[in-house]
Amino acid sequence: MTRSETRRSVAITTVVLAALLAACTDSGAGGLGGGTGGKSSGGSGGTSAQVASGGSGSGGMESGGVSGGAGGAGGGSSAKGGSGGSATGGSQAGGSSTLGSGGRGGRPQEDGAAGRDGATSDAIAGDLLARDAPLGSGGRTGTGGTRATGGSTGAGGAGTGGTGGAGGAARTGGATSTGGTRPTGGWTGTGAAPNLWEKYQDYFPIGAAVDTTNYNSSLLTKHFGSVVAENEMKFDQLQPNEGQFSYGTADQMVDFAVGKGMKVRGHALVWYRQTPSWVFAGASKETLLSRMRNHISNVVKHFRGKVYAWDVVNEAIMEDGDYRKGDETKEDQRSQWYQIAGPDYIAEAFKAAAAADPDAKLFYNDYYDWLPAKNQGIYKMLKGLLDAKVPVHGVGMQCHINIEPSTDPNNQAYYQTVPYLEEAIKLYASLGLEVQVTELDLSLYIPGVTYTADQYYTTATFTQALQQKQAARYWEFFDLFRKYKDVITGVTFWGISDDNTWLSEFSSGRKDFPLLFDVNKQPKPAFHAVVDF
Ligand code: 9MR
Repeated sequence: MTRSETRRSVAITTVVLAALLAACTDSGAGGLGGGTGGKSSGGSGGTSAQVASGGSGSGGMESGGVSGGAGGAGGGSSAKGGSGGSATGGSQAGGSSTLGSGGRGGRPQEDGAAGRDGATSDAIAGDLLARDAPLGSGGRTGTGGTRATGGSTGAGGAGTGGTGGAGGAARTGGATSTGGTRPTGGWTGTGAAPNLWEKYQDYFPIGAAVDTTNYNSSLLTKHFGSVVAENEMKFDQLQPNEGQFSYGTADQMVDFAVGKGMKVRGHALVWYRQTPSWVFAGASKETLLSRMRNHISNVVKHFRGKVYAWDVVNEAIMEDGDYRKGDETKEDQRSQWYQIAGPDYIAEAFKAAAAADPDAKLFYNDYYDWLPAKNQGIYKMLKGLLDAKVPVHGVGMQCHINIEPSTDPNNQAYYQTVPYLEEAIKLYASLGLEVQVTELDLSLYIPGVTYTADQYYTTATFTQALQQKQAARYWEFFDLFRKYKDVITGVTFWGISDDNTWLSEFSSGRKDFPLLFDVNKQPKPAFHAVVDF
């Protein structure tokens, strides 16, 4: 299939939003600042059910500490398969080991059956960071093997001997187990790297956020099938002054992508950040809504036929599940949209977008996608909108992930596990909505821990072992995404390569290495993990 045929067929494919019910009701916490200053702050915990605890969130990406002695390779088997199956491997166990290679199960079956006969490896205790196990060393003694359940055909694949190696940390936690068990790592990627978009053509389009420096790069066109402008289609860029629309830069980026047969997401029509002050100046509710409708109508019509999906409203819910109201303690967290117009601006934004392009897919987009209380708030809001026949089609889960979850239950990142993310996917799917991962990256820093400047990672201290750990965490999350391919209609990275990422934009000068390609635009172990299925 050619690239454009593939895209067409993906577009045509009916999204089967099956009965993935099970709404979780939990409490949660956390907070995310953002903007130029980085991420910090927290919200208060919610109430209720399934997983207790909550509390106020704190920390964020700009704080953090040394991970010191985080676990090494998870113990799990190297068997792979689709859905179902045993939980992920042992947490915090790892390091290098000797002997053998883990078996590997067959590919997931189309209908979701997994079937596997992989070798379960021993979890070798160890401290990967401390040991700095060499790439590809280790391996596993293969014993046993868990046969996955789930799915109807369930043809098991006999292990074919995947190579073991030192891997990263695998953390479990949360309410449910996920699908396939993580391979043991050692992702080195000998041989030609496959194209990402092609490798995933039976799953979902793989996208990247681009800017004016890389929107036409060969790395982008080789690996990605979808793009989104990181900043160039935000309100302040497209309508800096009332009535003055400025489409030049965005047009260049969009036209390039369309010319290459790539899909284009639009980001973001209504956000509390990067909105020029004239929008709110002296505005009554009606004035504000009229300015908003005018912006949406102009922008969405302009890109009609080129932009297939829009983040219509971005980040309207706080960590406790309540609306971002404009009375938040931190000034840079306040939404003037809500302050002036109340929650009505949300429904009105979706209606205006649908009127401007009835074919566009309209998304609500937000962060901390693992936080139960926040997800409940988003669910409630979306249900209300859908009940009122407001045209919402999907939920964007930003997924700015960290190298490991926080150990502090009061920190949002405590919930940053595959099982919690899975709960969120199921929750949104239960509304009949599609889900997209919209801003994926994987920071090396742990939220809530304080790092001093000498602890900031550099290319020298981003060791092979740490690269494997990052790769392993990427593998876990992509395993989840693949499991929900009937619900997930796109996975977009927030950037292309480590030389150009918002996570290195902080005033502290701290560098991060969160993407699949390194600062020299070469595929990292994380890349090889993502295509390892
Ligand atoms: O990556 C964007 C960065 O370059 C900007 O400085 C920042 C300004 O707010 O916005 C970043 O993108 C954000 C996105 O639009 C919405 N979700 C959070 C992203 C990272 O902060």
